[in-house]
Amino acid sequence: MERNTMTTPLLMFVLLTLPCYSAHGQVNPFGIPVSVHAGKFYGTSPRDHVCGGLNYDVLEYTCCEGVPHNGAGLSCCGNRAFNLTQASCCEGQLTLNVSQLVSDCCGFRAYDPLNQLCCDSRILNRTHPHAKCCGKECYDEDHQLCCGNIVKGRKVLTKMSSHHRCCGDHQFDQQSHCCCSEPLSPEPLNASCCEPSSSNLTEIDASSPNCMPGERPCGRGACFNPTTESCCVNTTSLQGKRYLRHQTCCEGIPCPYNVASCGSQVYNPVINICCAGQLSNRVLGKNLCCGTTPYAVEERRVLCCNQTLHRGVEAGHQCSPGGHLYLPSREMVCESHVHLNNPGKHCCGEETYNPKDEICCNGLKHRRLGNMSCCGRKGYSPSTGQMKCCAGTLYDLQVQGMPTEDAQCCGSVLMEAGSTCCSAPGLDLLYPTQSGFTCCGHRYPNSSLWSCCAGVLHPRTERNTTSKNMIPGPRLLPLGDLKTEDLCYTEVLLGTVETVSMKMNERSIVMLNAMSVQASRGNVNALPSPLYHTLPDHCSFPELVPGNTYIWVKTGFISDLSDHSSPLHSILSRC
Ligand SMILES: *[C@@H]1O[C@H](CO)[C@@H](O)[C@H](O)[C@H]1NC(C)=O
Ligand SMILES: *[C@@H]1O[C@H](CO)[C@@H](O)[C@H](O)[C@H]1NC(C)=O
Ligand SMILES: *[C@@H]1O[C@H](CO)[C@@H](O)[C@H](O)[C@H]1NC(C)=O
Ligand SMILES: *[C@@H]1O[C@H](CO)[C@@H](O)[C@H](O)[C@H]1NC(C)=O
Ligand SMILES: *[C@@H]1O[C@H](CO)[C@@H](O)[C@H](O)[C@H]1NC(C)=O
Ligand SMILES: *[C@@H]1O[C@H](CO)[C@@H](O)[C@H](O)[C@H]1NC(C)=O
Ligand SMILES: *[C@@H]1O[C@H](CO)[C@@H](O)[C@H](O)[C@H]1NC(C)=O
Ligand SMILES: *[C@@H]1O[C@H](CO)[C@@H](O)[C@H](O)[C@H]1NC(C)=O
Ligand SMILES: *[C@@H]1O[C@H](CO)[C@@H](O)[C@H](O)[C@H]1NC(C)=O
Ligand SMILES: CC(=O)N[C@H]1CO[C@H](CO)[C@@H](O)[C@@H]1O
Repeated sequence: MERNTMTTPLLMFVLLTLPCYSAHGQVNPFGIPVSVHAGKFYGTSPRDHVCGGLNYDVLEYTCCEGVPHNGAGLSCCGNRAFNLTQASCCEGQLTLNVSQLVSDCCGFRAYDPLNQLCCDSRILNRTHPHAKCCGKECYDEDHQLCCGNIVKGRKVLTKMSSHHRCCGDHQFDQQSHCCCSEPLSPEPLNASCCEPSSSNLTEIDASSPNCMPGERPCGRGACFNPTTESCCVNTTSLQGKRYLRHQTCCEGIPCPYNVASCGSQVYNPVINICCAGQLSNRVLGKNLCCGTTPYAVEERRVLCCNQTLHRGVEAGHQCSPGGHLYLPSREMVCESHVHLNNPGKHCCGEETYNPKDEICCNGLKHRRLGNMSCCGRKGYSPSTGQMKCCAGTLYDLQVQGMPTEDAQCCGSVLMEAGSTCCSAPGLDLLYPTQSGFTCCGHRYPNSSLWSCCAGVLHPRTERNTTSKNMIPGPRLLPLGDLKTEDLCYTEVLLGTVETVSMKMNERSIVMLNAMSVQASRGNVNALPSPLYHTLPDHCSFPELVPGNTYIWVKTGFISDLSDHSSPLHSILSRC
């Protein structure tokens, strides 16, 4: 997704990079591997509702070092707030337009380690996927060596062979020489300094305590066989005793009765009843729990709502889905508020509204004007083309000075000129557009360094001129950005991916509930389910997530409709 029309000023983009790209595998709220540095910036706002000595609303503001900022859940960089999908924080300084999720720090500047290197606090453009730093320079490990030391300075040498290694400022062939110290110099292998140094001591195994093989210690001074015996340990004396068969221990000895456990206590179910971790005396017939209170199903005028037992309840009362006791003939419950019944009214959040002349968007009601739809919590008229809804955030295109047909979304952000949107399932990131760079999932690599297969990066190790450019395959776009002529006037395929597998260079897909749709003609045809579908070039297609529902447009676009409660309705209402 690239936009090149110049309608808004291009702001600063700071070029960035660091040693090596290796920040994989971190668990994070985004579900995909992101930079290890991002972790420190998740939800950093204090939870105590106090910011700089004043109370604040955590649902509206973020507090950074005592300074409140508009917007909830932002990250802090010093006393400034930022969104970690749009900027990075290094040593308290912000770098804009580089997401913290993919960046590393080079001193106080952030950089993208995929395309850049940080050598001795300098950001260099990466010239090779495996490039590393050699002092202030970068070198390519496959073909070069970085010799010398920090004190005397480092230098880059072209490897004479793959067996060459550094020895001081020089290189040597480790098949014929070794590197001797004092002075550092390569010597032939038969030289005395090449002999291996002091031999290695074998560690003496710490032998296990004096239990027989197969036995385990039981408290102090005893052993037991865990497959046939039990061990009870006196909690005061720590003396252990072995008992035959499986036994539950009560205070260091086998329990005298059939025990059950209630929270951390053991109890006799003949005498007690356990409700939500609390013991009560057992009363015949009371065999249900309402929270911590036992009660009987036949008890009169008793109702258990939300684990609270209400007694003396008048006939006709019910529990609302939220756990409130109410009288359906007279009242309605909207979330946690009980309202008097008003014919024709429905709930909107905690309030009631009249769907005839109001619209309820995500719990907020608005006066209905013409054919309105919801965008997040706001209402708007899509048909005027003046507003654009990006994943629940509404933009006024007139205010942005942008023609309707140019408006494209990157997740919840309206894209500006000169930016590129790279998407992985669940994460959309904006990058300043650079020529020779192509999206790979949510990353934006230099295509002469990295190739991309189905959203996975591969270093281009050999200087391979024939495959310099990635063949751009179909792109994942939000449904709202598909062109009407493609979406409505051609036959599109709609279906849920069940499984994906590889077949040579092809990707084969098993789809469920597949349909072919040509909206302009009102044609919707159910296809066999499961449907077997083959994509010609695996690598050029974006990653497809099993369980997600996609629409495939013949002109080469794909859209993930999993967030749409009725994908077919979403398509038809665009046409
Ligand atoms: C950060 O920006 C993204 C869009 O780029 C948005 O979806 C997300 O909600 C924002 N996060 C916060 C905490 O505001
Ligand atoms: C890196 O590449 C960019 C774009 O080609 C260029 O503007 C910049 O000067 C380069 N930086 C360095 C340190 O070479
Ligand atoms: C992209 O990679 C190539 C190949 O190493 C390099 O020559 C070029 O400078 C890089 N471009 C940028 C902007 O870093
Ligand atoms: C090491 O081997 C070379 C050739 O095999 C020989 O000329 C040289 O004398 C040997 N040096 C020592 C110290 O044994
Ligand atoms: C001993 O041997 C182990 C493994 O062979 C090696 O990792 C270790 O460095 C050696 N220790 C010494 C002092 O040579
Ligand atoms: C546990 O040990 C203490 C101290 O030796 C002793 O008084 C107590 O009787 C022991 N309890 C059992 C159940 O044997
Ligand atoms: C239901 O119980 C939970 C836990 O006790 C409580 O937080 C919540 O407010 C209750 N809901 C209602 C509607 O009473
Ligand atoms: C609302 O939508 C209907 C059906 O598409 C259309 O006939 C009608 O003219 C629209 N009304 C307004 C006010 O846009
Ligand atoms: C170079 O790229 C072409 C086309 O992708 C490929 O067939 C070939 O195997 C590559 N050569 C090397 C040495 O990687
Ligand atoms: C090209 C681009 O995306 N530039 C953006 C950099 O960040 C600033 C501030 O967030 C935006 O205003 C620019 O549009």
